[in-house]
Amino acid sequence: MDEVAYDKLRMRQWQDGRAYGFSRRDLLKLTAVAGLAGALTEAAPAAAAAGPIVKPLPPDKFKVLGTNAETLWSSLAGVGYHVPIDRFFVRNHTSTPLIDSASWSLEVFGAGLRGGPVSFSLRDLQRLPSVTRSVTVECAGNGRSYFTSQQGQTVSGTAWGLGAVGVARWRGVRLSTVLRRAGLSSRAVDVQASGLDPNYVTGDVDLGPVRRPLPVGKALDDVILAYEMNGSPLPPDHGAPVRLIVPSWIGIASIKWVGRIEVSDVPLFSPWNTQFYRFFGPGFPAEGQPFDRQSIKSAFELDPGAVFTAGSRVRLTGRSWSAGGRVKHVQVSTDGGVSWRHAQPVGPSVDNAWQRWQLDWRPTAGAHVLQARATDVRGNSQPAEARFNTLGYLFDAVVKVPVTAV
Ligand SMILES: Nc1nc2c(c(=O)[nH]1)N[C@H]1C(S)=C(S)[C@@H](COP(=O)(O)O)O[C@H]1N2
Ligand SMILES: [Mo]
Repeated sequence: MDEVAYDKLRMRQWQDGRAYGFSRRDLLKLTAVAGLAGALTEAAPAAAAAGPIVKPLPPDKFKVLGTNAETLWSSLAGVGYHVPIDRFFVRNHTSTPLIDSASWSLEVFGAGLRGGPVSFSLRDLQRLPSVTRSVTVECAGNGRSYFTSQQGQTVSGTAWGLGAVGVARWRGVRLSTVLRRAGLSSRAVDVQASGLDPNYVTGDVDLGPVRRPLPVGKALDDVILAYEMNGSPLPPDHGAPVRLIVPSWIGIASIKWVGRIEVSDVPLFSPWNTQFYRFFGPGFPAEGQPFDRQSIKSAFELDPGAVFTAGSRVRLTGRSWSAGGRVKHVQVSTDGGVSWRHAQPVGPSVDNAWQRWQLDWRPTAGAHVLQARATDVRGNSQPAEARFNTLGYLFDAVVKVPVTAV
């Protein structure tokens, strides 16, 4: 079934109360207690001082935002196709747990299996046939701050620039292999992984472990249970010992520190597909409009406010990516959108990953606005304005980057 049809069907199931896991009633109770504004805020709790991220976060590579850290795009200049672990963004609802991989096990359970629960150790997973893929992980809120700075709109959630995205080489076992080994039944409807990080508490309500259901069709298609990142064992901040990698879907689908996977024979719901990760706001249904897929974006490998030497040639570099398919071409404007030139592709354009590009430019002295606009093979292109939604998801508009030459 196509993803949009699936989302619509599930929305009706949820509205009808045919929900299990997190019902519409739960949400109403929650919003009554916490107040709607509180319940809809994805803001990070005040845990920053406790060190929610394990790896070093040097200021030339990261901008720390509460429990999260975004990659500075300037730190990707001159870096190869994959984002090294030392600069890959981290999005933590709470904090990175340190899990002993020797005693860790994955429990697969639920009414969508033919038999009882099945447990896998890390060694068990590593003995199964592996796949290695270059895949983008991107937060649905990436670019959120531009709703405010570029469109003058108020949104809630972590105020990311464009650095809540990265492509890495993930190695692991297909989720389909594990589900079949666990005795997947033809009754299976949804597959939901839960994280072993601390429960997410917001507005004084404990929402439980971070989790989000996948339709069984997607779970059997291209999802990986990854245990390696860029050739190294998965590091703690990125989900060690094992995480999901869900190509083309929003980052929250790629659950880190997976401990349990429920396979259900009825639709499953969690706060992460009901109160978060829906479009709310004017023109959307009161219940919110669900979505699963990431959008299309471009970024220059520099930070806003970069300074160049007037009259000298500079090589502008950047990357573009789309969940709709491979990037076909990228246009760049150095004059605030008056004229556009085709950027030159650098290296491969990979489905579910990105396209690097470059363009030479000789700036005159003064202020300039740089813009990059990608088009994918299905004809999706970046609009001038992103569609407003109160939680600030899927900002896909062309970003205006101020720079100067002196
Ligand atoms: N268990 C768990 N999984 C999680 C999260 C989390 O907080 N806990 N954050 C999600 C979100 S919102 C994103 S965008 C990605 C980020 O992956 P990264 O931190 O490896 O970049 O992980 C997802 N998986
Ligand atoms: Mo995210």
